[in-house]
Amino acid sequence: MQRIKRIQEFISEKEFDAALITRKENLFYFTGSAPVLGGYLLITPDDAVFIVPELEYEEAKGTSSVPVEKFKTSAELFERLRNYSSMALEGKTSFGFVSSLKEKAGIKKFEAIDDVIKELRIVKTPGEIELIEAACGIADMAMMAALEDISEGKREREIAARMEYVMKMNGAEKPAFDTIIASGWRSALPHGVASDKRIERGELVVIDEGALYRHYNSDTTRTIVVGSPNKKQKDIYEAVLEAQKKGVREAGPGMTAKELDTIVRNVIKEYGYGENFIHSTGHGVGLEIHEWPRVSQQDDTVLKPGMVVTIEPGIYIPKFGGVRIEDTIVITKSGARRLTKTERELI
Ligand SMILES: [Mn+2]
Repeated sequence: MQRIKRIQEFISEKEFDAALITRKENLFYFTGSAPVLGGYLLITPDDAVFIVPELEYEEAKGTSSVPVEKFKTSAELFERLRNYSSMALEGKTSFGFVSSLKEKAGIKKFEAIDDVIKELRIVKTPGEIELIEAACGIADMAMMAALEDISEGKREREIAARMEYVMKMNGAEKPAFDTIIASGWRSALPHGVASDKRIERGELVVIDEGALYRHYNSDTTRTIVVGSPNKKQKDIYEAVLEAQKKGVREAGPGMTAKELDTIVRNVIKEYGYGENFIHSTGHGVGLEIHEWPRVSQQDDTVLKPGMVVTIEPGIYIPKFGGVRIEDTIVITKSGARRLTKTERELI
């Protein structure tokens, strides 16, 4: 209820009548309930109610920490929301829905609520960190399975299928995102989702995966060479590994996300591959696979204990291939701790 209280303070300060939360991750964050068809969390300065479609009512009643109401038709829902003239909404609320709030519920004034939600969700509680760590443990098991399974002639998608089987057998709901297995020239694509390409001897293979466990995500990447690596493959691997290790070692409270990005980026630049590191160093991980803070030149968020981010430098050389190494880490009082722990040396 502490979380809902913060929203109530916000709408009181802004002199708004209510806030309406509709995104799934936020519904789960504030109510502990995640109905398949979603719902509408209505928060007023001194009350909160979770309004769900009738067929989700029993499910929501059993899981929600907030009192639950049901509606049969959307007309009924908009009628229920008629008592308010101003409403705070998430920025990603759909345009169609906002139009209906105006036309069918008579709401005149809107305000974005994203900053308050971000301020809450960006620092994870010990309970949330436990769940993310469990999700990371499952991702490590899937990575282990991939490293054992990869061999010449296998298709990328076969490896991904095996990994997803291992995830589910170990308690995951599903992969956090489409598993990336990018071999050979495809490894130069930062988002090379597993294809039917066969893995060949001497190729770099980027394996980027995560598991979703009890609503929380994990994210880790390893790169290997099938057979023995050549000089250039070894060189770029060494640069990425040094940058990644330095990022994990130096991450800690008090520095900004931008400063952390600079530390990692500078190692890649010193090796002469600055132009080939074409994305940010990392991103927050939690109820969403990509959340705040962004470990990039554009994010001045000061890192605090309880923030969970990835450190994932990469070097991509078109047609030649790419290397990326990624761990999910949590910022602690004195530094940072890795939550994904698979061996990082070149295999
Ligand atoms: Mn990532």
